Amino acid sequence: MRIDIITVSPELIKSPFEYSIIKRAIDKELIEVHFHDLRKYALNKYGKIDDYQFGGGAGMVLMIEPIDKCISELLTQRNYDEIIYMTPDAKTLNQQTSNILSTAENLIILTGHYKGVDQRVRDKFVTLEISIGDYVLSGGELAAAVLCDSIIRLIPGVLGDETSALTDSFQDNLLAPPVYTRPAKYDDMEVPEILLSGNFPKIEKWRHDKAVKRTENIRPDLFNLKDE
Ligand code: 6GU
Repeated sequence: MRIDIITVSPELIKSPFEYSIIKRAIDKELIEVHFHDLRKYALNKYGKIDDYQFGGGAGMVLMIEPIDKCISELLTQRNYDEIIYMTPDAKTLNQQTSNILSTAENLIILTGHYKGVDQRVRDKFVTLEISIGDYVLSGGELAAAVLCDSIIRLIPGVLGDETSALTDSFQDNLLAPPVYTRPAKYDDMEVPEILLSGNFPKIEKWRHDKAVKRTENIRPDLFNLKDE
């Protein structure tokens, strides 16, 4: 997979790609991530990329020309499965969307800033708009990093243990069950005996029951999402 990220602040978004699982995926050449500084596509030598909004109102809007230049250049080089725009006024990211996107060959991710981008960018180029939750961030960069992390860990070969992405919370609309490691007894707190039993069918059932219970308590809404 190749991901092209278009941003006003490349430095803000780069570091999550330099550690841990994502770094290993890049080192193993399972993914390629390219950062494009929108300012390099600016209209003038001062790096102008935004302007006041028509009709008045606080906040600057990213202009269409620099974004058009950047996206058009990428489109001459390859086809993209999706051109994604990160914005709070969009559908919320969920595991199903990440699963689908993890099968893509090429993705462009455009991150907004200030008041966002000129609507015509969305009309002309964007094929998918994603928010990461019902709260406002200062820019789309951190949201793009979240999206990339959730996608990249699903690509075959990225996680060492092939099964572990499948047992994550949300893969079956259930929260994950509790997990324990050594020591088996800490002060007066003991690991549930079943986990030490070696009876794997029973352990699986215990885990499933705990997952259901946790979901009922914390996220009952997830039970209504099954067919979405
Ligand atoms: Cl994608 N961008 C911004 N600026 N804020 C957000 C968001 C995105 N998702 C949730 N809040």
